Amino acid sequence: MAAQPPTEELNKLSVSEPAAGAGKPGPDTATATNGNLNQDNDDSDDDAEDAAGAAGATGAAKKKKKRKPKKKKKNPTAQSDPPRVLISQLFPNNTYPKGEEVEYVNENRYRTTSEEKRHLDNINSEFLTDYRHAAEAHRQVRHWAQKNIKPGQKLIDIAEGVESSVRALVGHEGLEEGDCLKAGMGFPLGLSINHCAAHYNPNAGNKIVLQEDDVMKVDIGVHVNGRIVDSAFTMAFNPRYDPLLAAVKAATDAGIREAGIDARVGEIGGVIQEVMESYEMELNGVTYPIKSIRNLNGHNILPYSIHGTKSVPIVKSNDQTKMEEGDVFAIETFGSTGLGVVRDDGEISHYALRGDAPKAELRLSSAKSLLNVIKKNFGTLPWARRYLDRLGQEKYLLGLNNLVSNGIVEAYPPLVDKKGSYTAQYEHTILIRPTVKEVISRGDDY
Ligand code: HZT
Ligand code: MN
Ligand code: MN
Repeated sequence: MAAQPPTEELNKLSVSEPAAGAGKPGPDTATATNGNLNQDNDDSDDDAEDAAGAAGATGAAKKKKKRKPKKKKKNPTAQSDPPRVLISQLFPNNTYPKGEEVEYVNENRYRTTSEEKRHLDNINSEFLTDYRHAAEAHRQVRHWAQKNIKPGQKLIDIAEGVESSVRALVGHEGLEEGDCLKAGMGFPLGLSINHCAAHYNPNAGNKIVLQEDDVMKVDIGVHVNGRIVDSAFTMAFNPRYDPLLAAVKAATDAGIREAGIDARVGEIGGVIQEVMESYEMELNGVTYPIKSIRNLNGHNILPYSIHGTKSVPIVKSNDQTKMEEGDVFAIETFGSTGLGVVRDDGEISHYALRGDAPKAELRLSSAKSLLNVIKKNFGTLPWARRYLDRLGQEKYLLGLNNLVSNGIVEAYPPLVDKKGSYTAQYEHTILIRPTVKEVISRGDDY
């Protein structure tokens, strides 16, 4: 509850329509009558009108003032700014907007109408609901982020703004025991700037301020019951980077188009690379080819596990692995004006308990107790150092490093191309359903 503004404060926040696009509430979801949300928002409307009427009225007119019949409570169509209204209240009856449904092509065309496949599809399954719930939170948080993130802001403030919005919209502040496991951040927010392509999150005390000429990858993971939506976009304030962003957006869309049942991941990588590398960008009179970053990949996603065993390359490869019915993939591509290859560099913020952690006896007591905190709060979900800070953990670095050297916790260092280069990323999560592929995180923005 600490991060939640008190009710009074919440009602003072300005109110905006929910993010549009795939997330537009339909007539039988968010626009349906529901008396239990934002009653005070409605009332304050009435109060404002009443106050205006009273101020303008004098003498006899004031005496005869008749009370308007109480309006029926309006629907909870409004998200607050910053976003703090539960997605489950904006979309009652456990019905969340679908992502973009794309029909299969060629030998899989029959699936969309197949009786058997429709049966398998189980449209009302819990897991689809959880994914759509998480995806709607993702769209609303990023809509706010895209409008509000500006040069001059500290990275740490940007991170706290996005992270508290995610936690508020799915309803778990994550401070009570096991809360983070129900819903919240699916992995640490990525705020990776310029030649840093991925896995940067400001640790406590970070002083970095976003600059006008920066290119920032914003990678947000939202989970509901372990169903992780992994989706990222790139922000730039100088239009000189437009071709870089366009290249990566087109490459990711090409990857999504190529994905499907029996699609071979190596071939998808080839198509992504073709699209990506058809672009170039001019900077200060120099023309740079846009390269696919060859050692970054998309990946499948399992419950409570951000990467499964399948990778989706973003350059041509001989990997014959096929996508299958029921798989969930993060299709992500990265373009660069640099070498097109990344290496580990800089202070680590991202960590996760290893699924295959050895059961060795820990000799360091600080490592032992930290491990218990990690298991209870994050399970196998990745987390950032600041997520330990907010749970009240202190002076844990020795214990943490010990867990990493014992192979119990995996560290994910920032991934950087060469200094002075610029990198961009776009990413969506897609469900390979029996009848269609659903681009669960699609919005009207990307
Ligand atoms: C690892 C740790 C995290 C997964 C991709 C990714 C952000 O590069 C197989 C393919 C969060 C995510 C991940 F804390 N990684 N997507 N979004 N990062 S990855 C990977 O480690 S493993 C790609
Ligand atoms: Mn991601
Ligand atoms: Mn990913």
